[in-house]
Amino acid sequence: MSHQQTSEFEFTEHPHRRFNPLTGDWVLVSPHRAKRPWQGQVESSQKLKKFAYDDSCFLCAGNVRVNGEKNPDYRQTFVFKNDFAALTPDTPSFNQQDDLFRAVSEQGESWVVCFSPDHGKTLAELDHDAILSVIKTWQQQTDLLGKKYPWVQVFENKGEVMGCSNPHPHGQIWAQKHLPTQAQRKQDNFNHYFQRHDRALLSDYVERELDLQERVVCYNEHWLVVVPYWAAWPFETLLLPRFTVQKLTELNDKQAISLAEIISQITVRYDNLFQCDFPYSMGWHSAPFDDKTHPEWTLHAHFFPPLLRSALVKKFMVGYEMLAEAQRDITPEQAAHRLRELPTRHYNQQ
Ligand code: H2U
Repeated sequence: MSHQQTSEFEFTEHPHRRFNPLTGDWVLVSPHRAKRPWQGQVESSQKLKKFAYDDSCFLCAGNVRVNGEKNPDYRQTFVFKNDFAALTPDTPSFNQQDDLFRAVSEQGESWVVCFSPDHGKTLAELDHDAILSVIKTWQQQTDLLGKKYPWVQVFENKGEVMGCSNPHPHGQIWAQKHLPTQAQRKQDNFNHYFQRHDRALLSDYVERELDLQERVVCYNEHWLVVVPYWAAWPFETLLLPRFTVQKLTELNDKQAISLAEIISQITVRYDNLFQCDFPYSMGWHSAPFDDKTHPEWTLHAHFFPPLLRSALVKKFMVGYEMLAEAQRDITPEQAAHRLRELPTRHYNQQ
């Protein structure tokens, strides 16, 4: 039915805006533009042979980094202080209160986490035990940094298209004194929801998504992955716990093992979507590490992948997006359906 023939609003037909209750942003959805039937073409990106070790890689075990330090012969994960840290712990205090030229100095630390000694294996190709080591490392580092800073940002920036400088699977952890913009927005929105409902926004959201089953990509006993109702990126997902937890450091062993399994599931699906090393930015949002309890907060992770139609066709957040708000064609429900239908065995092993 075309929208000229009906006056009834339909989510799959008509342009509409969806609200992101985490950030307070809106996203414009234009589903009629995605009407072109999917041809299933996979324009393969140049497939480079992947090696377990690269003697020119700064992150491989035993190699020398830019600053002259030698990496240990690590067997699981390896953590080191970023040699070009964006944040420094000893920044002098400064606070400029001016309506037009406001500034405040920032103290913090930046760390790099190598996921495994294998140069060629991303999270999607690591086994569950190796992913569990990554999770444990995220937890340990978060615990250490959370004792010093209220905000600990664990993230992975993956793929050249995302500006990642090194293909060796790794992530970063930045910790800082102030809540950064996204965190502060979430804190405000979570507070507001908790004041009105006496429940955590994301706990309610998990229940609604599990009931509806429209945007669910995969789930297990402890975790759920959905394309959020308000997703801006075509295949954006949100990884949520099915139990009450506010911080990455609070997961017990069973929940962490089950998390390794769900991370494998989503990252394998991502790689299988366009049969490539699927690029994305992902990261964790734990509650702030301050002296408060945070019943309003739910631990969660975001995956923001840029790809739209193939390994080479990327969504650009430009033009309207820069000047007005995010826009998407394929609906979150259609994206979830595509991801759900994909095999959970990695294409390299099929
Ligand atoms: P990204 O490519 O995701 O930015 O991560 C690589 C990080 O590793 C980058 O922030 C750091 C860079 O500063 N790095 C070192 O600290 N030492 C090195 O020898 C190479 C890269």
